[in-house]
Amino acid sequence: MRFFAVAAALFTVVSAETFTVLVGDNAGLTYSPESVVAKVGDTVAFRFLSKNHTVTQSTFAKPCEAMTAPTTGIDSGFQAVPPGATEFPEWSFTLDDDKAPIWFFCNQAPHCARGMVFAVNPSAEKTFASFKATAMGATDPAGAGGSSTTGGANPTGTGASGAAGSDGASPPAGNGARMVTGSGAALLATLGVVAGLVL
Ligand SMILES: *[C@@H]1O[C@H](CO)[C@@H](O)[C@H](O)[C@H]1NC(C)=O
Ligand SMILES: [Cu+2]
Repeated sequence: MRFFAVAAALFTVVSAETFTVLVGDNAGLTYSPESVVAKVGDTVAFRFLSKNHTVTQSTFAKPCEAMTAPTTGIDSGFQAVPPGATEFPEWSFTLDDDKAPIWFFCNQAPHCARGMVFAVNPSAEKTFASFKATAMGATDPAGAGGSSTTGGANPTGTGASGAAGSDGASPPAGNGARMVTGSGAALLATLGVVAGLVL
């Protein structure tokens, strides 16, 4: 009896999903997929495959600027991948709130203005397409918006309204009121609580 209760609790927790997002696949300025629909407890895991990108939380209104209010957003920091690498950095977070969309961009100028943005749970009112269009309307002094860029550190064009881009020190990861960085931590915590209740 007890065994089954525990097993059921475990199943509930384990049914949380992990979404894997490829960053810079085929050397592109892309997240694949560009958005995910996730629920509380799910993990979004990013795998950095090329160049030198970030996953940095922003806001719907200002896609290419790191979020500073009401809380500092989460941020993978720069994840540089040397050419020919066979191991790839990963960074993930676990969703704490699935009631509102969560917006992200790459903080390597001018990637955001070239459309390198990502969202969790975009809504009917705040669509991913609209978010991306705003990002691409952000000032890109390099112009053109061709799809190919030479690699990482290219400080042309600080992003939209001159904010994103060159504030080298990204805020420490974590502390997003709505999210927990470090995959697993929240899940394990939940598991502990559930198991405690059942036992
Ligand atoms: C990655 O990009 C950042 C920002 O442009 C730069 O400061 C850092 O040196 C780059 N890292 C590597 C290894 O190129
Ligand atoms: Cu990038």
